[in-house]
Amino acid sequence: MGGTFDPVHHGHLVSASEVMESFSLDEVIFVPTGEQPFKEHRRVTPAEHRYLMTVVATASNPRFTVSRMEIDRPGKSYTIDTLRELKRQLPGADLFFITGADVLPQILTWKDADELWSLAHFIGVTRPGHTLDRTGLPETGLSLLEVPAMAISSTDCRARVVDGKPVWYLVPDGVVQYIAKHGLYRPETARVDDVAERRGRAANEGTTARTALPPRAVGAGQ
Ligand code: DND
Repeated sequence: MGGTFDPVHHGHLVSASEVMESFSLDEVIFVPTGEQPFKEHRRVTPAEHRYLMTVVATASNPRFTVSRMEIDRPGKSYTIDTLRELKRQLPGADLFFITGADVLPQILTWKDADELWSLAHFIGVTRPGHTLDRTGLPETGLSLLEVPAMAISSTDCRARVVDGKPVWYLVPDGVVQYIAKHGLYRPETARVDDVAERRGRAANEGTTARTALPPRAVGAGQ
């Protein structure tokens, strides 16, 4: 199951669990994106935080694992590269790609879309209020599964934190605590992450971080 997971929430986890049960899967590998190709214009939380939240969220399920494959791979995260890599790592395994049903039509625009269907069986989980338009989608290699309606979205979770509203029970308890500990999604502390990321990038590139970097600041209330 690939995702930006910014943050991971119970909609993702219930979907993974339902698909695992219905399709008798041995394991669900959560693959947080490094650079999601379609989210270039939105500021995404640094990959390491999204990865760790996903680890925290899945820790109690022995059949859930989290892969660093996309966040460690330089450049944009394309699903085709991930599926090819998984095929190499797990020869002989039947691969399934779990996605929200509303994302399925977009897959036609993904990199090497024609080949995607031959590498994995795609499972679109239905989200509340969604009806699927199958135009252009293949007849085989694709299944739909209705999961218990969960009107939870990462966008809404982030907005709730910005507004000072709770995200308890929308995301796992450990993720609530992780968000609070690191001050994620609060405008004032989000800047701390940006600065840290930019400092890291400047150091990696061997450049001085002199330019517009403010002194290290810690947001109030951490
Ligand atoms: P999102 O940013 O939509 O993930 O990315 C989904 C996947 O698409 C990632 O693996 C990307 O790398 C891949 N992608 C995107 C664009 C281009 C390409 C690949 C390419 O290769 O060219 P989110 O964290 O927002 O959501 C993760 C999944 O969970 C999604 O499939 C979403 O539809 C689903 N979801 C829910 N399912 C059930 N109930 C809910 C859900 N909320 C999100 N409440």
